[in-house]
Amino acid sequence: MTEQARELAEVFLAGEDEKAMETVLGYLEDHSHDELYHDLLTPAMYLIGDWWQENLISVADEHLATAICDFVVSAAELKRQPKNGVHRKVMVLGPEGEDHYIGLKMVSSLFKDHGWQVQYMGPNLPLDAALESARRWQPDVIAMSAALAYRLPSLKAYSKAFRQLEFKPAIILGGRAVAAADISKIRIEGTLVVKDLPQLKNWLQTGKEAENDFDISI
Ligand code: B12
Repeated sequence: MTEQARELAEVFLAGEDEKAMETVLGYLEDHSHDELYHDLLTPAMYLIGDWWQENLISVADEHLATAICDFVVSAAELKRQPKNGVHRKVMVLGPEGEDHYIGLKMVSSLFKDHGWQVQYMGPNLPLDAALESARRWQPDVIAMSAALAYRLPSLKAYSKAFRQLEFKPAIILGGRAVAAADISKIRIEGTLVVKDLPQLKNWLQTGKEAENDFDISI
């Protein structure tokens, strides 16, 4: 946890959206978007979570901080340089019941940075709707996230259902709960488990995944 992340968490909690924006734009002058997400915004939000858990801040404070974080992630998107298309498509979503979505937005941004076409479907997407949409758009990859351990069985159920589609999309699973999980309990064939944004970036650039995972090919 850097001092800068702690300071940004305090700016979020003070509701200072313009100052948050200035900090983020300043950071982007000499850092990449994925550094912004992984090294600054994620630790700031994890700290907000710790303070919330310790009752040092209220649920209203956490909501305010999350709204400002959401705003700066969207605003940072506007500062991204468009990349040449790689003709790959990814659908990004959270399963039914999952409300956390800031991480999913960052994942969408990283795919876009690498020239992918992205359909960001947000969190809490029922399986039937996700399947119907996937059948229509036929993504190469479906990326899903879970922040809470009790959501992991849903990720596995969704993965199985997606893998039964005729075009067999590759599945990438991530999120706080996934990073902490016993991977053997959640992965099925054709599924890649990714612990964080640097691992995802490595996969996007090299097609190689960390040693702990199955191969997926697209
Ligand atoms: C904001 C927040 C909320 C908001 C979410 C709103 C939103 N717009 O997302 C709201 C208020 C809805 C919420 C609700 C709840 N929350 Co909450 N929440 C948080 C908080 C403070 C921040 C989440 C966040 O944005 N983090 C920042 C993002 C960027 O981090 P991330 O999601 O981990 O994503 C990163 C990586 O994991 C990865 N990644 C994420 N997804 C994917 C996907 C792929 C494919 C890949 C490759 C990578 C990847 O990349 C991201 C960038 O680094 C966290 C604290 C924390 N440690 O995260 C608690 C936290 C996750 N919540 C928690 C809890 C308990 C809950 C509730 C159960 C509370 C309640 N009693 O109602 C509910 C459950 C809601 C639900 N049904 O899902 C706990 C979970 C504790 C536990 N033991 O699991 C935490 C840890 C807080 C805490 N310390 O107690 N929450």
